[in-house]
Amino acid sequence: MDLLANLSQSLQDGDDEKVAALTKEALAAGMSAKQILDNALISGMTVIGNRFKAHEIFLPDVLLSARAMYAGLELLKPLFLKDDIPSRGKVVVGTVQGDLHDIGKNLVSIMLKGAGYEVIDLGNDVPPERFVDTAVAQGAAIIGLSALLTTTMPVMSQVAALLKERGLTGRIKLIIGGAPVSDAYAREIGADAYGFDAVKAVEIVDRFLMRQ
Ligand code: B1M
Repeated sequence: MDLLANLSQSLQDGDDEKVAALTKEALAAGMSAKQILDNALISGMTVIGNRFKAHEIFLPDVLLSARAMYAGLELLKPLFLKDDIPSRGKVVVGTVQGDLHDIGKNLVSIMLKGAGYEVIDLGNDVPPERFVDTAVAQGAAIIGLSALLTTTMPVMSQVAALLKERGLTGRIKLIIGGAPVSDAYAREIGADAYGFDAVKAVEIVDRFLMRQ
């Protein structure tokens, strides 16, 4: 088995120590953080999601894999961050109320910080008012929402409605993302954009804040 396949399998096995060791080995072998993330960690987590859906594994297994994912992510994080760039604008991010999935949201956070943005990360299970209140109080031009459950997607439309109610639509841009979310859903709820992945989220923020 090659290194990345081995790493993906270790994540699926929920073996956090092996994930950390193999991530270090992959980096030492000259692989890029993005290559490791896409071709081992995220792909391994996708297999876990499919097996969970098929009732082949159970929630504790998913939790172990999530912990293993973080063991790898922690080692990659410094490689996505740059120390010395001045802030290029503020972005409020979080996972919506009722939703505890934070791996994708944390990736978005890391990539935005790496691109030089000041990220105010509200964590997970965040009520709609908190997103809007924080953006206003902090003078943030963008709110980024993550949702992984079909049952929590409607909270995104509550945030859009709240922005409208307070006359902030367009002044504070709303970006949404997460596995069940789509471009069509973004349009339907009046969000300004849909980010397919963390890289796309950065591109959108760049565009809204008019950076190349
Ligand atoms: Co749960 N879970 N989970 N889970 N979980 C899913 C989402 C599910 C699809 C699994 C399945 O059935 N196949 C399913 C949802 C079904 C549905 O709603 N249609 C599900 C379920 C049902 C549940 C519970 C209800 C299970 C239960 O209790 N019976 C429960 C809900 C808890 C809650 O939130 N209230 C639950 C719990 C959990 C754990 C806690 C065990 C764990 C989360 C741990 C954590 O996050 N700290 C977990 C996990 C790990 C998953 C899967 C397996 C993996 C999610 C993940 O981290 N992927 C997931 C299956 C799947 O998605 N394939 C599943 C890796 C991550 C990098 O991808 O988050 O998609 P993702 O982020 C991507 C993009 O979506 C995008 O960028 C990232 C990549 O660059 N993106 C954005 C995300 N946010 C963005 C925001 C943006 C832009 C892009 O702009 C702002």
